[in-house]
Amino acid sequence: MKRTTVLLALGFVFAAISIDQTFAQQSSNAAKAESTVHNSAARVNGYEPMWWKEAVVYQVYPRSFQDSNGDGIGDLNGITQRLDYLKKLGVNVIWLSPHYDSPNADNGYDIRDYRKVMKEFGTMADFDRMLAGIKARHMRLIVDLVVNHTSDEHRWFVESRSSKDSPYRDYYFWRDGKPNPADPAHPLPPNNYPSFFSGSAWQWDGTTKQFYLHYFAVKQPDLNWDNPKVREDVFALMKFWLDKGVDGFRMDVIPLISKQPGLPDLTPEEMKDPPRLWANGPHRDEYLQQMNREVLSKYDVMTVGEAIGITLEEEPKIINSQRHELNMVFNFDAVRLNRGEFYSEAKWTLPQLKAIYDHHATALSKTDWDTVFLSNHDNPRLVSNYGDTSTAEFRIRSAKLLETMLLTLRGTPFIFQGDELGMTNYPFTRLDQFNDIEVKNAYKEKVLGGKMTEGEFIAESRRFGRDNSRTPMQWSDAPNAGFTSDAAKPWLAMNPNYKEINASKEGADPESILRYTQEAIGLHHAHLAFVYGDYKDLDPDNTQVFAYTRTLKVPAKPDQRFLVVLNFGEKPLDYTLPEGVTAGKLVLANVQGTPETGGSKLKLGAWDARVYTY
Ligand code: TEU
Ligand code: CA
Repeated sequence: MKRTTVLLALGFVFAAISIDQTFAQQSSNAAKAESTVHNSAARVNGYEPMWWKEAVVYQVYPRSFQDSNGDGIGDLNGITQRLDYLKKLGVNVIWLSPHYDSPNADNGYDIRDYRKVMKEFGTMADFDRMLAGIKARHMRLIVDLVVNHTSDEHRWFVESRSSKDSPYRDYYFWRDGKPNPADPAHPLPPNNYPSFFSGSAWQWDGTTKQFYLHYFAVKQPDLNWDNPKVREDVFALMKFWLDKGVDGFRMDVIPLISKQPGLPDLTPEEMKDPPRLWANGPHRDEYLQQMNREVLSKYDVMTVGEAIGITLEEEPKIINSQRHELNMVFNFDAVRLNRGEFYSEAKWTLPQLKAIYDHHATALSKTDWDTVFLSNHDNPRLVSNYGDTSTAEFRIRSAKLLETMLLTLRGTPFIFQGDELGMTNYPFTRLDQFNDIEVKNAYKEKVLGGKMTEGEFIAESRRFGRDNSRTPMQWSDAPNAGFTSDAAKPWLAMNPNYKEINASKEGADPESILRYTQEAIGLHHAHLAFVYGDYKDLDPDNTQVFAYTRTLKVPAKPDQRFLVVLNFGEKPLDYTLPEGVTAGKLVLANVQGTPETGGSKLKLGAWDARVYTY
């Protein structure tokens, strides 16, 4: 792999002195960057260059990243201690999952006070120090904006539920129940909406004898965005964090903010996929445009919305730059390709996955921008989900293949913490090993409700449960993997494989997934073809090989032409490239000893991933 490193180093030098300089320029001086980007002559392959298009984002789930004070819970000072690790990895932007004051019904996605740091995570001074440390390393920070709902312990909701005449009553959705002839003292929910976390989306409240709406947990009441005061208050809290210097937001379930007028029952057809309807309320774009006008447009920030319920064709409504809403959204087609009902597994094929990425390329235009990711805190571990963990060798190769793919496909790549180490799903065997409210509530509905056996439920939750990605970071082979002190009990169990899979071991091993990911991130940064280049799937029907090109024409410079070849499986094969495509020089490979030049016929080993010029 030495050869690759030399090439990469050359790439970096090239990057520093030539066209590949937008990121550095913009991160050092936002105002200067703006003058560049508003000049249409500076377009690259028709795209307006932006720092967030050129960034590689790393998601930190603070509870599980690094504990600094031995209470078994990750915290902000822990993140600060690990900033050099992230800098060295080469990521530019950190997305921090919620760090706000919360009773933790849903691990911080239930916010009690938007202007306070969660006690377990530290203080505002700790936050400021962490942010300063991020800036000092020329990285950026985006925070999680969870404003479809608050905690039921938020001051607004405490007020709201206290009486029907509270000035905060209209901050949430309160409705009378439907008459219940069988039991008149206990009215039925106002409509048939189900909650994401099982049961009805309505909760009866004895104080005022009405129901309130909660798409998620009972402790996560939905805010009423139709109330202009709610929007004003949300915009104010956004400014609070932006004025501190954060560089943008990941917006939790943001398309759900505009509710259906009158909240009628879902039809049987709509009931098959409630988020489809919920994400397309009549005022969604109006509210996002107001947010953009009054807040976002005044700062040099990036925004990425969690677009549940939105199809790829609908995405431009939210992300097209001419509509002034958000920069990017997460689309879940690829992540959920192998998912059936709830946590059940669906069969998938490589051509289906390729068709999704092709669809991304055709559904979005040059004034839209994409994201690419295959994991986060709500999904299984990358390598357990789409790779092969049956042997150590296949785990390492397939994890590297997946990182290669994420860093060379179209869109801003998002890496979830620990995936750069090839961390795996947890070997859950018992219900009490799970912490997640989604699992606990589903157990009541599905197992206690007689829909499946406990064994079946645990098997499915082991495969897809959200706690898989939430087990603590594996830093070293010390007790508790260096996540917390030796004697502490981590809030969620360490994966027992931490002696094998950990950052300190991998940092010292040039053949590790960590070192490879670092290299692949370096390659992504070295060539704008991986950012703004055209994408072409060379062989869409091939069931084992994913081969595509990223090509960028740069005026007065040689074209940047890259070919990515991924063998998606353990079966070695002789692969003949399609007519007219010849692999040139090897620039990245996940297996040592890969021949330095390609040609038109490639001998691919198990889970081989290669990037060539072509
Ligand atoms: O998730 C929203 C969401 O709908 C999912 O992808 C989610 O994982 C759901 O459980 C699917 O069954 C966001 C957050 O990412 C998630 O952690 C929160 O629990 C949720 O919103 C509520 O804030
Ligand atoms: Ca701690």
